[in-house]
Amino acid sequence: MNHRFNVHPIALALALTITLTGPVAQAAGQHAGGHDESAIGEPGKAANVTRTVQIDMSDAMRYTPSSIDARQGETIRFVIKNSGKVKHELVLGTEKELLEHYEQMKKFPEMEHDDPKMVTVAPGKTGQVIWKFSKAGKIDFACLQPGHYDAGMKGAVAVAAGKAPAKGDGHGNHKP
Ligand SMILES: [Cu+2]
Repeated sequence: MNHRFNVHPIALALALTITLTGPVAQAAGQHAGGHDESAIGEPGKAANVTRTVQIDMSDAMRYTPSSIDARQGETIRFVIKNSGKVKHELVLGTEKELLEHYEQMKKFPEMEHDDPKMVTVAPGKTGQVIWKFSKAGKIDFACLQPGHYDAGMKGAVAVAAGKAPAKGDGHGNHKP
């Protein structure tokens, strides 16, 4: 009876290895917490950019503009200028993701990422994010530098449902 539940240590180690391989491999390239990028769209390709939107970031902890309208399917190039004297960033995400990430940033303020949905911009510099808004809805963005989000450094992209006119298609405004 007793030894029915005995597992050989090597067999156990092997089983654990197999169990862990899948999730660990999937987590590569994501932040802790496993952000689902598909909820906010997907990284855009420069060749598919249909519109450029300029955004200014200031030490007043504001984005100008802070609300942007987009159409589902659009690929937008955000040209983001830091006109302040401290580092700022723009991170796209759901509010939940941004808050989670912000908590991490408070613990590790020097944490920097190479992530298509965000850009960190040094004072006086300009950065860019190219994003395809493949999902309709409200997509938030925020500066996750410690203190900045709390101070109101946030904004949103309102993505209207429906097809954006394809690039180079002059008939985009024709509606049935
Ligand atoms: Cu900031």
